[in-house]
Amino acid sequence: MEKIIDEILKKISTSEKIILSAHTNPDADAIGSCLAFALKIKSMGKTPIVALEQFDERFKILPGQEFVVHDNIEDIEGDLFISLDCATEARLGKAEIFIKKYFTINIDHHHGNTNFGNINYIIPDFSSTSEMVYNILKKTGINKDIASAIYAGIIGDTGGLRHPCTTIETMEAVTELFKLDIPFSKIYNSVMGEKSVAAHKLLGRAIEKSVFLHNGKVLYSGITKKDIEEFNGTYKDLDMIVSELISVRGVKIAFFIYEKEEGSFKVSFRAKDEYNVCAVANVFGGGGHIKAAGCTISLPFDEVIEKIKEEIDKLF
Ligand SMILES: [Mn+2]
Repeated sequence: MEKIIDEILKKISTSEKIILSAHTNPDADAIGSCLAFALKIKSMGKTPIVALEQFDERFKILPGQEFVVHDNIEDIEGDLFISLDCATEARLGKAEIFIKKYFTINIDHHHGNTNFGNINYIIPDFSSTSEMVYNILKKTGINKDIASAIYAGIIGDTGGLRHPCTTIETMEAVTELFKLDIPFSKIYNSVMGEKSVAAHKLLGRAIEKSVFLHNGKVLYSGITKKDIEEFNGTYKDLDMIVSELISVRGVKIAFFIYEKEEGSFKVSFRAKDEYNVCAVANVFGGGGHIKAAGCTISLPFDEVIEKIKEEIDKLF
């Protein structure tokens, strides 16, 4: 692994204009790892561009906002592309185009990453891409701003240092970040705690519509386009719902369905204990981690639920 890290740093040092991106609908880990890298690249006297179409309000507290571009990202020019926290080419959305145009460094912790880069630094089931970024950047020095972005990513993917993917090394990394006097409470409250009014209303709707199966071990719910429109929300307001479902006592598997495009449903899975929801997502061409996975199914709502139920039945 040390060799790959050296290769990545060498490639960055011989490039000038570096484009960074992550999976669409980026979460704290995707954004934290992009911003941390961008801040480092800037401090090396180079030009970073973070190409992310979507960017939730709660991440605006993080340093490095000045490098983020939301519009016409397909037109951005550079001489190196770094993909962060993204398992496949398609998950990059419009940023997929950079893989064909530029030398690509692919840094990720998802199972089933397709190794689409020229350099691939992949550690499946590592706590977060942001912790991987920490391990890369610590060799060259990390300042308070870089540390803040990395901290946001680590707490995002570990559920605030709570999920089993959290290791002693993760805690040691966070200790080092704390030594740089990062505003950890402020970051935590914004990244982990804050939600929009629409998200609040849609969470209520999802809870109201939720259905238990298998003696309370499975809990699912779904939100339609009509629900989203009723509360003036967007699909980004649905991010926190599946973790609310899995938090119910006795629930071992939770899944949440929403209509992203007409007739196409996005499914998010969460699991506890011995249950593997990545296997379920794989059946439908999706993927992720053992305890957090997702897929997209293009069938009518009721049929999506039936198909998933059939697969989940096999786990009991
Ligand atoms: Mn991640």
